[in-house]
Amino acid sequence: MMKKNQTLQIDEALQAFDFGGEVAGAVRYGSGHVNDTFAVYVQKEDGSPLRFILQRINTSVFKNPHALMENIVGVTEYLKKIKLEDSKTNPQKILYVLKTKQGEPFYQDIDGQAWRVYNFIEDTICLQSVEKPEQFYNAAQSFGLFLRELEGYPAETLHETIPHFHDTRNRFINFKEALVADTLSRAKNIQSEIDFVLQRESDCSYLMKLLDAGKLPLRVTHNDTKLNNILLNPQTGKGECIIDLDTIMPGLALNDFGDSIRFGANTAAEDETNLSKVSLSLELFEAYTRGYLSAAGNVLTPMEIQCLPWGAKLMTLECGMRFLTDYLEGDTYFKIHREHHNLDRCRTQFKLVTEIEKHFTEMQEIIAKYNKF
Ligand code: ADP
Ligand code: GN1
Ligand code: MG
Repeated sequence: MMKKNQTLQIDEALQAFDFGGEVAGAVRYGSGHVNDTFAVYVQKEDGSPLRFILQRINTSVFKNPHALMENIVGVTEYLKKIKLEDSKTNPQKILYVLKTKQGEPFYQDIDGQAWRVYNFIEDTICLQSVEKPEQFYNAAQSFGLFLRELEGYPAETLHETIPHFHDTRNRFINFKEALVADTLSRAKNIQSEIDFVLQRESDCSYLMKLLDAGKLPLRVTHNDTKLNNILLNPQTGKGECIIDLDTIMPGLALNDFGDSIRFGANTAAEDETNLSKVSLSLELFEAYTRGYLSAAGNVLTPMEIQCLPWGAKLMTLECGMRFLTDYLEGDTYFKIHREHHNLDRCRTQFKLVTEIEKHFTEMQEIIAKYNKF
């Protein structure tokens, strides 16, 4: 019954768009934790195949899909203009939002669910872990370029799609509230994880205090720079297209750097249960630093460059706290695929925080080595 409902919902959503051919079907796609993603298969009139990405926006996470899509249309159109000025750009790799038949950036069905469509960026790969350091270097260059390209974007026009998204201090407060409420009585079994967070309360404010004091600038940032939010060329490994633009907002460049390290420089998966496999690869940290600074270095201030290791530490700590908060609250935010999945994810993050703390001086030395700015 459930399945039929969903199929009907997808069919209804598909009918709202003109794909330029006949829709052959839609299948679940990708492994994001937040939205529901489907690949749409279309047959054009000349018989050739074409794919699109259909997404049901998670409206309990993104409460205002109008504002969200205004950000995304604004940014994709801006980037398109910049990229087309470069004769080396392959237009097939430029992301765009397919408007509905009514000319809207998304379709809202009668249940209030919001559906959007992107062109499918073909002939690319999406990695869940780094296979070769060069790929990570290339991802870093793309995210660095992204920061540079959006330097001139009018930040004041962007909506805050998730308020206080990377306000780690506020994430700590949310964690404490979830702990006090302890709605599922889970707190009693996770004392060491709770202590881990409580011992780091002051760390949570480190970057926010520098921001408050005007020592770090707000920039237009991506805010979700996981390796699986960039599509790479399968032959050259070069970054082709940055996706998952839901959290583009004014933010700290350090957080974009840090979130990439959190996910990509971990020697294990984000939900690995054998914690002995989880560590920080300094080789991958170095590859990312080299790529990021080569592309964005002269945009960044000396203070930003100096604080890059803090970005890595706090994005990892914050993400672990978010998984733990969701675990305490009954797994309502991140999709889970097994019991205690969010707790497993939290533990990998905290192990990685410990690793980052252990290697902090080496991380600073690597940054100094590539800081030519
Ligand atoms: P979520 O917010 O749930 O992470 P994403 O926008 O990252 O959703 O999409 C989930 C996955 O779908 C991506 O990791 C990628 O594999 C694939 N994907 C998304 N957009 C595109 C696109 N335009 N072209 C090709 N693949 C895409
Ligand atoms: C979510 O949507 P996805 O899977 O790319 C989350 C990120 C977390 C990440 C952890 C909007 O990213 O903030 O860092 O999971 N996105 C949102 O893997 O909350
Ligand atoms: Mg994603």
